[in-house]
Amino acid sequence: MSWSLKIFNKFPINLSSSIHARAFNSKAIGILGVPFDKGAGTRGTDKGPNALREAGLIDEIKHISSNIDVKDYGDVHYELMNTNGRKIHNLNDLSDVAACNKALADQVEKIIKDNRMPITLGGCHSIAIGSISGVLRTTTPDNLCILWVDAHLDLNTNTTSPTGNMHGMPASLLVKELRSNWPTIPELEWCKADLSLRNFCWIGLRSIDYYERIMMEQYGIKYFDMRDIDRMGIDKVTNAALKAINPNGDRQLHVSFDIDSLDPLFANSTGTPAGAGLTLRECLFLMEEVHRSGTLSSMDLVEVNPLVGDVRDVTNTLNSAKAIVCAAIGSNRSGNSS
Ligand SMILES: [Mn+2]
Repeated sequence: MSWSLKIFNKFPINLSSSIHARAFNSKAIGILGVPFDKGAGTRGTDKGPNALREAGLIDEIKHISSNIDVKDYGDVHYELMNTNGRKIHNLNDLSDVAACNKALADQVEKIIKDNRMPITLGGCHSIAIGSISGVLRTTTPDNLCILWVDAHLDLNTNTTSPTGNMHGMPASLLVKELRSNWPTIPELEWCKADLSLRNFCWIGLRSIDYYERIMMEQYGIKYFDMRDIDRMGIDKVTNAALKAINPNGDRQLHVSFDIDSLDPLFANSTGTPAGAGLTLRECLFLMEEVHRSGTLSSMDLVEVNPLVGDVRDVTNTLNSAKAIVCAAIGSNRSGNSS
């Protein structure tokens, strides 16, 4: 079976036409750190934002182009909410995850209202709950599409998760199709995300839990796993993914980028690495194309864990993460002229 036939079977898209560029890309960037690791089973992603700053991320962004205006909003801080204390089954550190994400959503909303594009530095992937919720306060669910670059699907609920770690659940808390699969969670009442799974596409999948696989088939989830990338190449995958969630190029795009989508050769300092992943070159191409689409409006870069691996692992991981963020903002391997 040819790749085009398989993709057309999954969802109808026209691979021959290019993405329509739309002037959404902002030259004004807002960086926000979320030093939070309680959604993960491994400690240390709370050290991610400062490790990226100390590795020179802000200066590297400034050097992309003289037109870029970057402001560092510092880190998100939160206080635990006063709740009724009702325990919810299999949600580890729910109170912290809920409170941190509530504070994060407020900050992301503020950055957008300052006319800047928020780039949220995790932190574990549970912070996508607050990041995307903040974006949704400034646009409609129909107008937002999500590219989820990850080795994992992150679509578990508390009843399907093998671990109870909430960094494996953010996508499922954001979509209306799975709402009835969740119990009422008072601490997440503020999270009114009403996205449709139709507006999501995953890239880089290779570690999928049993119930997640069932949901993928049940809901016809759009994805390009490592097999698709092997077969089609990153160019066709990127364009097909962007077309699938933004066929007319008139939606704004949020990229939720988990550094564990990369092969451990390029990003070993992360809590749940998975072998045989994306190369750094594939990720740079992907993010250069995201930039070229002109639709990027917000982004997360998560799961960088400087406590995992040796000095060389940490350096490689930080370098990969910086290069991915810079490519999303317009850094181009063919050179920049302004
Ligand atoms: Mn993830």
